[in-house]
Amino acid sequence: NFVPQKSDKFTFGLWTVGNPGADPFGGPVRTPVTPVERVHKLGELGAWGVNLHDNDLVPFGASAQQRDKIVSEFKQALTDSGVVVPMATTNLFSHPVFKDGAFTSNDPKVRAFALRKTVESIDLGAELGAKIYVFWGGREGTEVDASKDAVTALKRFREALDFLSEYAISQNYGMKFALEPKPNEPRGDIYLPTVGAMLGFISTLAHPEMVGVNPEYAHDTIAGLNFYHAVAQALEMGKLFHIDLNGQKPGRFDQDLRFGQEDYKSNFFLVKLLEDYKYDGPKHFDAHALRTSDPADVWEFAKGCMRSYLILKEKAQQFNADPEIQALLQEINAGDAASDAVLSAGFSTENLAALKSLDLDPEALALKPLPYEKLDQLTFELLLGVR
Ligand code: DIG
Ligand code: MN
Ligand code: MN
Ligand code: MN
Repeated sequence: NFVPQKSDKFTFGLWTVGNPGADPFGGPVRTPVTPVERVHKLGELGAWGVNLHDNDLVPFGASAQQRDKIVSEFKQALTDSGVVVPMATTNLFSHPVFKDGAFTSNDPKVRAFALRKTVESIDLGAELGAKIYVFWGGREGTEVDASKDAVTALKRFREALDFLSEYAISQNYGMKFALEPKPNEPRGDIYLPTVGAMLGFISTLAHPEMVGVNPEYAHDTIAGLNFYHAVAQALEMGKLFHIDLNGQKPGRFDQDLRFGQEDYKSNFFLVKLLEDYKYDGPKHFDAHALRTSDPADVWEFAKGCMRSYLILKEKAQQFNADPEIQALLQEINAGDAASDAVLSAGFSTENLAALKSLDLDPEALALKPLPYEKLDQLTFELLLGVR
């Protein structure tokens, strides 16, 4: 089985299966098929949707007529294939004009240009039906901190997001914004580098209710953090509006590998979280095939992303049904009525008195057995398919 269904809500950016395999040390190795062909092929493989930056579809500087022609052909492909566009975003990182940032650039003309480009790109996303708009500030950062006051940079970012929130509201687009953090690359340091930093920033915006996060597995991982914990915090806050799934080896540049390619265990706990808590947003594979891949292998990459998710989803179901694992978890999470009552009742003078009268013996508590070696070995064996 492990055949992707529309109900899985798997999506790919046009740029993912359109990646020509260039890297900072070498040019392209393959010629991607057109955006229209990507839509049809992804639909055949079982993907639910495609996402795009404005310039993935409409070339930078295209005339209004060219734009409209391209968009109408693309809309026809969506109709013909049944593929939808759940998310759109802006390319504020490729053109040299953004070399020192877009929304946080020191040049107000660049900031204005970025703002206008985003307005037009939001219109394109809305026209294609996108209800989630992602902001990844790939150039919003520095190599030279003398060049930009970090406080001012955040104010500029907020200024742009508040303008754009009110723009989307004024157009009744019904959009939600998802901010995507990354700690570095292409800039030496990128502002708002992690999920936690973004969640803190959202609370300072004019319309925080319409702004959440788009965590990417590779990004908090290259920051040395536990991605499962980061996503759990966003989900618990009701701010997990979108997610970028891929693979990554810690301590390396942003590899954007096929989902599940490297760390099966952390990807397992991520999938278990999303499934246990019934995350129902898009599952976006922001990844690309290796530079070594020929065009046919690019589609193996796409199939692998979806199959890996479905395999880990079944492992999560198996974990939740495994009698020995579940018995261990019961034992480890055994409650205590008196303590639970005090802990969940909040503060009151009665509850404070109850807290002070609890019979708590730290020496005895310290001796409680925690069979985590056994639990982790069972998890390992389940993942490796020997249970
Ligand atoms: C980087 O991971 C960014 C870009 O690929 C895009 O702007 C965003 C959308 O998922 N992720
Ligand atoms: Mn990435
Ligand atoms: Mn990427
Ligand atoms: Mn991403």
